[in-house]
Amino acid sequence: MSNNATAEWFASTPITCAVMGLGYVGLPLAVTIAEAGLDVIGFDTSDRVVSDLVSGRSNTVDVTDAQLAAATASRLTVTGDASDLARADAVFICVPSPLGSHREPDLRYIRSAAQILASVARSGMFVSLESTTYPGTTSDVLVPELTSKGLRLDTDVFVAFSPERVSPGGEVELKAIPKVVGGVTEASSAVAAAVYSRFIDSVHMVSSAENAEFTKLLENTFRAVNIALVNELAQFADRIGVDIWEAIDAAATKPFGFKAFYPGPGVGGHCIPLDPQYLAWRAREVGSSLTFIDSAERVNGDMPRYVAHRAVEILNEQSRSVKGSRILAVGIAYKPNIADDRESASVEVLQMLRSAGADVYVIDPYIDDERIRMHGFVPATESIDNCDLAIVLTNHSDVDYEAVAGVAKAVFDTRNVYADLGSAASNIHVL
Ligand code: SAJ
Repeated sequence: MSNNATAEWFASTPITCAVMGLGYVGLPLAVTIAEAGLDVIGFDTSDRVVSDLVSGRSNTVDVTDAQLAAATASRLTVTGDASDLARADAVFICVPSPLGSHREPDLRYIRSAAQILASVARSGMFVSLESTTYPGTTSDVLVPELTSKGLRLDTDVFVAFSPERVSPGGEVELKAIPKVVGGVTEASSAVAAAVYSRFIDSVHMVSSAENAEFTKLLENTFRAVNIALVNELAQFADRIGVDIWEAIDAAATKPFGFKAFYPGPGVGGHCIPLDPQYLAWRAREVGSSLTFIDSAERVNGDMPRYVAHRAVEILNEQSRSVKGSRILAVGIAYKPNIADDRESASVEVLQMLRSAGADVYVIDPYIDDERIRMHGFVPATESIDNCDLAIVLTNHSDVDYEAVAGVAKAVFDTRNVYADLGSAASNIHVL
C-alpha cells in the first residue's frame, strides 16, 4: 500500500487502538479514544491497576468513575493480557520514564513495553511513544525493539513520538489540547497525523520524532527555569523590602512579552523537577552544558531550605525556638487541589522543621491522614489551636485560611493566599 493509501486507511477505517500503561497519562488517553467512537484496548502490567479499572474505580483525577464506566461499557476493554494487543492497529505507549539515582534516564519501562509489543506486533501497526524522554529514544530504542522480530519500518510498522500534555487537575479536556506529533520517517508522520486526528481536535506535526521529544522538554524546562527565576528574585526582593507578588501582578498587566510565574517553597510533581534533566543528561552525552537547567535545579532545589529558614526567623521574632514549637501547615500536595504529594517541596520543608524539633500538624483536604502520618506529621484536627506558626505551603482552594490565621501567633504565607483573599489578618509574613 502506498504511504498516502496507508495514511488514508488509518484516517478512514474504524481502527482498533491500544494504550499501554493506564496511569494519569494513559487512562485519560484511552477514555478520550473511546469517547471518539474507536475501540480501544487498555493494557497494564499491574494486576491492581487492571482490577481497579475493571471494577470501575478510576486512578486519576482527570477521569471520573462515571467516565470510566461509560467507556468500559462501550469501546474500552481493560486487560492485563498482552496477547490482546495483537488486535490493535494503533498502539500508544504511556509508561513511566523516571530518572535513575544519578539523574540519568531510566528506560526500563519503555524497553519493557516495546518488548511486550514486539512479541505481538504485526504488519500494519502504528506505534506512538508518549512517555517523556530524551531526544533520540524513539528512533534509537523503540524502533530497534519493534523491528527486532523482522517487522520492517514503514512497511509493517509506523512509529512516532507525541508528548503527553496531561495537566493533572487541569480544566482543558485532553481532546482539546493541541497534540505535537513527529514520526521517525515521513511515512510514519503521515500515519501519525491520520491516527491522532481521529480523536484530538488539533494535531501539530513536527519534522521528526527527535523534534517532538525535544518540544516536550522545552515546554517544561521553560517552566522550571522561570519558576526558578521568580524564586531567586523573591529572595532578593525580601532582602530589599520589595513585595515580589505585587511586582509580578504589575508585570502581568503587560499584554505581551511576559508570563507570570510565582515563587513557592519549591517545585514538586513528576514533570517539572524531572523533565529538564533529560535535556541536561543528553547535553552531557554530547559534551554540552545547559547552564540554565543546572541553575534552575539549584535554585528550585534550595527553596525548601530557604522557606524553612524563614520560618525559623519568624519563630525567633517571637523569641520562640523551633524545638517544641507547634506548627500548623496547610498543604503537602505538590500543587493545589490535587491528591498528589510526590516530590512535594512542602514535605521537605516540614521534615526540616520537624527534624529541628517542631511539632508539625497538617491540614490537607486532598491527602489522607495515614499518608500525613507516613511523612511523620500529625493530621490537624478541628480543635487545634495555640500554634506558634501557621505555614501555607500549598494553596488549596477549600481551606478556611482565616481560621488558620486565627489559631496561630504568626503566619508564613508562601503562596500569597491572604493577599488574594484581601485578608485583614495582621500576623502575616509572605515569601
Ligand atoms: N510552581 C511554582 N510556581 C509556578 C508554577 C508552579 O512554584 O508559577 C510549582 C508548583 O507548586 C508545583 C510545581 O511547580 O510544585 C509544578 O507545578 P506545575 O503547575 O508545573 O504542575 P505539574 O507538575 O503538574 O505540570 C504539569 C505539566 N504538564 C505536562 O507536562 C503535560 C506542565 O507542563 C503544565 O503546565 C502543568 O501540568 C499545568 O499547567 O497543569
